[in-house]
Amino acid sequence: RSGEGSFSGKHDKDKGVNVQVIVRCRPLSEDEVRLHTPVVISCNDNRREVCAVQNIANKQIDRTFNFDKVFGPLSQQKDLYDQAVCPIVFEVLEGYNCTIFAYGQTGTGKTYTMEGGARKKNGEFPSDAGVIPRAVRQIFNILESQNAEYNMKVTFLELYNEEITDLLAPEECSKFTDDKSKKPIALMEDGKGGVFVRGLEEEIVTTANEIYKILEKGSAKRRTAETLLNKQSSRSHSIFSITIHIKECTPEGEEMIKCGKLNLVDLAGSENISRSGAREGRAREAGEINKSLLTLGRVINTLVEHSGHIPYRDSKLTRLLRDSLGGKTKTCIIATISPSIHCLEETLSTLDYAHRAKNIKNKPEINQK
Ligand code: ADP
Ligand code: ZZD
Repeated sequence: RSGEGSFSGKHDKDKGVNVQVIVRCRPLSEDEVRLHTPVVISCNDNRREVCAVQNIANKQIDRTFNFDKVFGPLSQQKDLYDQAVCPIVFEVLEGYNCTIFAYGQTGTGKTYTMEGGARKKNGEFPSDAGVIPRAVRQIFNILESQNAEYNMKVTFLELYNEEITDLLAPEECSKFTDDKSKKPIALMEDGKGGVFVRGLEEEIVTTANEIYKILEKGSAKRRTAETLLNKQSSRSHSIFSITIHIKECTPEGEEMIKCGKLNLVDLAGSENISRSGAREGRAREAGEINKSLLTLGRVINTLVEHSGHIPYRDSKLTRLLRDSLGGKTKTCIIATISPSIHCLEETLSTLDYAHRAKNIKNKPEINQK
């Protein structure tokens, strides 16, 4: 790198890099169309604006929000991927840690965005595949085209009610068989300010198809756990992570290892977690409190307000993703919303939350040995 390049690099690092915040609005569902559900959200993708129309005491009040990117109801999976995710995957392959969160009310498209439509029987790649399968495909395409020497491992976990389930653990270790074979999953401090999940299965993978099979296994396990334990899937978080070590040679012929990690996070539904916490009481009574999601909001608030102690340690989610919130990871939040009038209150809360998160600054660093 030239002197100038490293200078601006240092400069960027000192200031920090903002978390990227993207909003995606889903289309009305067929039912909503049939019921003539009024639309209260308009998106201007080119101007990166979302406008919400609110009627208060018969007065029309528009609220407009600006984001790093906006994907309106007509946007396709490929559009979001090519414009927002593809650059992030390149950064992972350069040795950065990157995290993509999907945040929003249940039913607004978090899972559609992150996972997308189901795998086809004929093995064809689905056109409505989401961020996860597309990222997997792109990573292998790039590594293969570069003839790179690399190794890769993946983990897949679910967090429900502050309990971690390893979605890749072999069946005999699963907690529904018997307690003795229950695999102890615990969050441990790594002594360097980070945490790791002790006992978490790390699968070494060499092809995209292997990862798709792993996703299939993990999804099936998640569904079984939901049924057996009567879980409400909208209240669980899932984290799928890919770690890639790439061997490279410097122009001087020295060997160098770069390591990048991509975390893909599908958060629990954001309903019941209001900005002010005013509905916390009612949600708590209903047993609906989501400690991790609540703590995520508090961590974000403390980070953007610079108001002192950051409560990372108050939940498993924020402990696991601490580095993505004010740390060395590059972070992108995809906030998903519905265009329907019936969701307006939650939509405004999501837009406020997402807009605040734009002010989080991280200090990304390349991992290289
Ligand atoms: P969430 O994970 O936030 O609860 P889902 O991903 O399950 O929401 O989406 C709810 C429904 O809306 C699903 O039937 C999904 O296929 C559909 N959907 C969500 N987003 C889109 C979109 N951008 N385009 C088309 N359909 C969508
Ligand atoms: N959203 C789909 C899963 C569902 O709920 O059935 S799509 C992708 C990411 C994480 C987990 C699953 C998937 C998914 C899939 C479909 C069917 C069986 C297993 C996994 C998928 C979609 C396209 C390519 C690879 C995986």
